Amino acid sequence: MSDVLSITPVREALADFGTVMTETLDALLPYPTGPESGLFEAMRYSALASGKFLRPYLLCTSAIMFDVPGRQYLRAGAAVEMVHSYSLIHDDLPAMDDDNMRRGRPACHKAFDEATAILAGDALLTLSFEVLAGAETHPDAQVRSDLVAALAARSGGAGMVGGQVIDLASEHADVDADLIARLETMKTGALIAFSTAAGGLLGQAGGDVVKTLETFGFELGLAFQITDDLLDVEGDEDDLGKKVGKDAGAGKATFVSALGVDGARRRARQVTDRALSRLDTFGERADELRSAAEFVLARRS
Ligand code: GRG
Repeated sequence: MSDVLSITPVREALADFGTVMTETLDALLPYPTGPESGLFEAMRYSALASGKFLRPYLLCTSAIMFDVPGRQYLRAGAAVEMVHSYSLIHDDLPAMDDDNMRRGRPACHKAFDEATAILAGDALLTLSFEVLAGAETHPDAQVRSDLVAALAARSGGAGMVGGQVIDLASEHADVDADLIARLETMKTGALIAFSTAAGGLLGQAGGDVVKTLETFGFELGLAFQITDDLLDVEGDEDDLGKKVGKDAGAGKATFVSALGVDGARRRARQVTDRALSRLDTFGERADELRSAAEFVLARRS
């Protein structure tokens, strides 16, 4: 493996980036005060927990290709992490995946209560749009509007939420690999596609370039989700900070249930290679994104 594609620098870069993104989120999240302080505490509890910050990392890495100023891409990165945090809070609720642990500590509804967790998710989602729409995110109102529209499209019914609905409906059902690809591309790929495309939007890179970055993100997101399916079978609970073996227990349709472990691993490699081919047009400028793609495939948490 060449230096460029080694995943060690990505792991280190993600750790450094995590510090910067935590500071950015800390400054944007409401400080707990007043009668609603429990809500703000729950928002901070979930959004500032030590996740990998992969989506904002991809967004910022993509924006750097177009010389976007740091304060702009960090705000947009914080916005996508808020949506991701909301999705995890809601996914852990008893009505959905019913998970008690997230990122190695009690899930939001366990640390607080169900009503607070639902509302903290709602407030994180809406805050993300407030941040994107803020003048500090980009001086051009059209760019801000495009970012808001793209995040809404990717996180809503035609994207992440729609994928979650298909996922829930597929439990204990006979589902083929095509439908699994569709649900996983929507559930997980869509927010990653927003992240990679948003760098191009911030950089006013033009429709074709944004589309290419978005396609790369959708495919990378699918590879990420197939890896997630594999980690649920082969992963380590301490590394993952959550229980493993949940998919099979819940009768979930995943690439592992459809293709077996080896088949799922082969499919993850194929999908990653297809995603990487989208970056050819960017030459060396996209080396960090290439390394991030290899990291997604090799990750253990
Ligand atoms: C509830 C609206 C709603 C949507 C839920 C994304 C999603 C849809 C649910 C999350 C369930 C899940 C664990 C999916 C597997 C892929 C995934 C999103 C894993 C968690 O992302 P990481 O590994 O998490 O990037 P960290 O903790 O690093 O941020």
